[in-house]
Amino acid sequence: PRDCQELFEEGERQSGLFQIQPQGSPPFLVTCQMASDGGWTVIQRRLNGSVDFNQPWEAYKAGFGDPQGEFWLGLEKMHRLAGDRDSRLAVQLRDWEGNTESLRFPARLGGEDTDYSLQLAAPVATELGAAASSTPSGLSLPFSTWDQDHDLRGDLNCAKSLSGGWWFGTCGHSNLNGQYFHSVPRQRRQRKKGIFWRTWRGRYYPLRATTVLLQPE
Ligand code: MYR
Repeated sequence: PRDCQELFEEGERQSGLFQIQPQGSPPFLVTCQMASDGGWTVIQRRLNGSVDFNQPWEAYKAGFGDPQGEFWLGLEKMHRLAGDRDSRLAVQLRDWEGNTESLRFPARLGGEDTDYSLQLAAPVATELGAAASSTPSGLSLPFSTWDQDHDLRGDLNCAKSLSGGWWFGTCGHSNLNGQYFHSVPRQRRQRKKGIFWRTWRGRYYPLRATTVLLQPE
C-alpha cells in the first residue's frame, strides 16, 4: 500500500505499525491510526517527555524517537507521503486537566528544496491565527531548527530561543516539538520553551500530549 488510507480501503481496521511505499519512494514503516473516516499516518507524538526533541536539521529530516511512544516521523518521509498533493492535517492536543482539542485543516508539504515548507491557503492560515504573516495567496512557512534558521524573524532564531524544530513564523504561534514539562515551570523564560498552541491554551501553557496526523487526499 502507498499509505494508511489505502490500507484502510483494503479493509484494515487495526491501528499499528505498517510498511507502506508511496509512489517513487523506498518502503518504510509508519504508525497508522485507523478511524471511522479512514486511515491516518501519525507523524508526531508527545506524551511523556521520554524523547529529546531539541534536535538538529538532519534529525528532523530523517526522523527520530520510538514509534510506540514519542517520535517524529521525519520531514523527508512526510514529504514523500504527501507528494505534491493536498493533504489533510489533524492536530490533537491535551492539557493537564483532561481537556482535548482537535483541529483539521488542508495543507501541502514541500520538499527539501523549499525547506519542507508548510503551505496553507489564505483562509486556513487566517483561521489558524496566522493572519499577520499570511498574504492573499496564503502562507508558505519553511521548517526551522537551531542549526537551520528559516523563520520570519530577522533578529531571532526561534528554534534556538525556544526549543525543537518547527514551522516557526514569529516564534509565538505554536511549537508542538518544544521541551516537555511535567509541571508548569515558574519562570516564563523556561515556560516559553514548552509545547504550546497559542490559540487554544495560550502561549505559556505547556501541553501534556500531542498527536499530529496526515492523510494525503
Ligand atoms: C506566527 O508565527 O505568528 C505566524 C506563523 C503562523 C503559523 C501558523 C501555522 C502553523 C501550523 C503548524 C501546524 C503543523 C501541524 C503539522
